[in-house]
Amino acid sequence: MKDFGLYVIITSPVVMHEKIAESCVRHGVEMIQLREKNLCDRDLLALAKRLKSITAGSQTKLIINDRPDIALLCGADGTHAGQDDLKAAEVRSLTSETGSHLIGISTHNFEQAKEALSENPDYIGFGPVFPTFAKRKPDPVTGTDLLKQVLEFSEVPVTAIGGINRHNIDSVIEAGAKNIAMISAVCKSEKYDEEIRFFADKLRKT
Ligand code: 3NM
Repeated sequence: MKDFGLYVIITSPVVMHEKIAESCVRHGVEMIQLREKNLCDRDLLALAKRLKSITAGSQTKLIINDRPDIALLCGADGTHAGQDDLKAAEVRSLTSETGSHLIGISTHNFEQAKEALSENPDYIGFGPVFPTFAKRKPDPVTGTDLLKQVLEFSEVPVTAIGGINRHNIDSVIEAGAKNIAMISAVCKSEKYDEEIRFFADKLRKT
């Protein structure tokens, strides 16, 4: 897949999940991810279906975190897998019949990035580039130098993640990142619509 720019990860937003998804569609965000670890399966699937109905027919792709079963049931465009989740090959074996299921893998150091890339994902995540408060047990901060090395090594899009906001995004772009994922900068802001527009425009210009 090509570089996609902004990747909004919807986790416990201050407004309804649907509002964030609608704003992403409005501002032409290419990738959104539903990442909710504390919902029961029925509620998660119902929410995933509502988000899918918002992105349907738009350029915004919906990825489901951790759960290829939910991704398949809601008709999402892909699954994102963390280091403790199913391996890419396993997700692929479940989803291959759809013909076009995107698979992303989270990585947190150079070795993990190398290993993940050997599994032929569509993209990898790399971070946390800066300290993050959106994860219970974040991995050690990578900084932008290590991000740069991974960007140079990877043949698929790398999405930088972790503590990225208006104040530090330029340093991530200067390191070479074309794709940036975020939770708090968007989901924890009452002005989420303005924020989404700002970050989407910024990444379109890179
Ligand atoms: N994954 P925020 S950091 C979901 O390092 C997630 O792979 C990370 O949220 C990783 O933009 C992270 O609020 C949290 O820091 C990102």
